[in-house]
Amino acid sequence: MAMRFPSDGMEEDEVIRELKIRTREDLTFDSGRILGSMCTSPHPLARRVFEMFIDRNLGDPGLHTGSRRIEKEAVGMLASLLGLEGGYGHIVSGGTEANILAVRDMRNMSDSEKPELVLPRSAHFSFLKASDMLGVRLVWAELRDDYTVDVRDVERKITDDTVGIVGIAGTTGLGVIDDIPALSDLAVDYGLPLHVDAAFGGFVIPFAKALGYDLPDFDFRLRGVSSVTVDPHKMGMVPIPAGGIIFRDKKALDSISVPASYLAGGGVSQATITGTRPGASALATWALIKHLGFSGYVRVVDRVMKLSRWFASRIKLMDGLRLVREPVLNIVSFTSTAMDVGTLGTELRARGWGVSAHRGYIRIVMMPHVRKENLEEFLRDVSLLLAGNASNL
Ligand code: 0PR
Repeated sequence: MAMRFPSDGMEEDEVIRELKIRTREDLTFDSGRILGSMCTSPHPLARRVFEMFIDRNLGDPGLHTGSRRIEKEAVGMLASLLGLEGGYGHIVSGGTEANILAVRDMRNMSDSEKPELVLPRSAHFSFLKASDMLGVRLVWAELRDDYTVDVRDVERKITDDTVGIVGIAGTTGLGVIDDIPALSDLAVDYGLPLHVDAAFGGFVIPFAKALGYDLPDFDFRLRGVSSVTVDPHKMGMVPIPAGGIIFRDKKALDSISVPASYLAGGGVSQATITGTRPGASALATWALIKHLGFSGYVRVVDRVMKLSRWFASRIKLMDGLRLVREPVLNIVSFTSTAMDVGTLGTELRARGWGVSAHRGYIRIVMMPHVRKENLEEFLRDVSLLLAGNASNL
C-alpha cells in the first residue's frame, strides 16, 4: 500500500483518536466473541509490568543484568512446573521460535548430513518454518483414531538420519495429548532427543492433573524428554510476545549459541533467533507466575475445563452437529453433518464471531475471556444458520 512518510507530525490526541477509530473493526477479547484463539486478554498485573519495563533489552544482558537474572528465574519456574529442577532456556517470541530453537538444537547435536525429524501429522505449522530454515526434512507420522500420534508409525519412520522426535501435548486443532510416555521410551531406546510441543498444554495440563483430570505425563518427569515448548502468551495470560523453550541440558543451549562478545559485559552469547528482544516479556512472565502461583492457575484452568465439558455436552445435543472427539483439554472442536463447515465458519464470521474452520472442523478454544453467555449466544447463531440452511434445501 502506498503511504507517504508525513512531512509534519500530528498531535498525540489526534493520532490516538485515529487509531481508535481504525481499530474498531478488530475483534477484542473483552467482547467475548473471540472463540478460536489461543491468546487472551492479558492479566492486568502482567500488562502493568510489561509497560513498566518496556525498554529492557535481553539482547544485551550486560546492560540489563537484573532483568537477565529474572529471565533465568522465570525459566527455572517453568522448568519446575514441568518437573525439572534447574533447566536451561529462554523466554522467546512465541511457540514458533521455541520450536525452531528445539529443532536447531536437535540438528546441531547430530552429525547427519541429511537430517530428518519424525513428527505427528497434527504438528503445528511452525515446524514447516523450522524445516525450511534449518534444512531438516520432516517425516510425518500418522495419527490413530483418537488423533494421537501412532507411536508404532513413529518407530517405523526412524532412520540413521533421524535427529529427533516430536510429540505434542495439546495439539493445535483438538488439544489432544500424544502418548508422550511411549515416545519417551522410544527416544531412550534409540538414543534420540524428544521435543515436546506443549506451547498450549504446558500451562493447562499440570493444573488439570492437580484437579483430578486423568491425563498422561508429558514433561521432564519422563527421562526421554529433552526439551519442551511452553508459552506464557497462551494460557499463561502474559502479553504477546512470550513463548518459552526449556532444555534439560546446558549443552543443548550451547549447541545453538553464537558469540556476541563485543556487547556490554563481554563474553556474551545468544541462543535465540531474535537479537534485540523484550525483557518486559520475561518480567511479566515472572511477575504473573509469582502472583498467581500454582493454585491461581488451577482456578483459571478449573473454570475453562468445566466450561469445555459443558459446551461439549451442548454440542452433542444439537441436531446437525458432531463433536470431532471428546475434549481432552479446554479445546472443543466440532463439525456439521447438515452443512458445509467452511460455509458455516464464513457465516459465523460474518455475524461477528472470531472462529476458525480448518481441517474440516470449527475449533473453540475456551480461554479465560470466554463466558457461558457468549457460548449460549454463539450456539443460538449456529442453530439459526443450520435451520436456515435446512430450509434452503
Ligand atoms: N505449537 C502449538 C501446538 C501451537 O498451537 C502453536 C500456535 C505454536 C506452536 C506456535 O506458537 P506461536 O503462534 O506463539 O508462535 N497455535 C495457535 C494456532 O495456530 C496460534 C494462534 C494464536 C492462532 C491465536 C490464532 C490466534 O488467534 O491456533
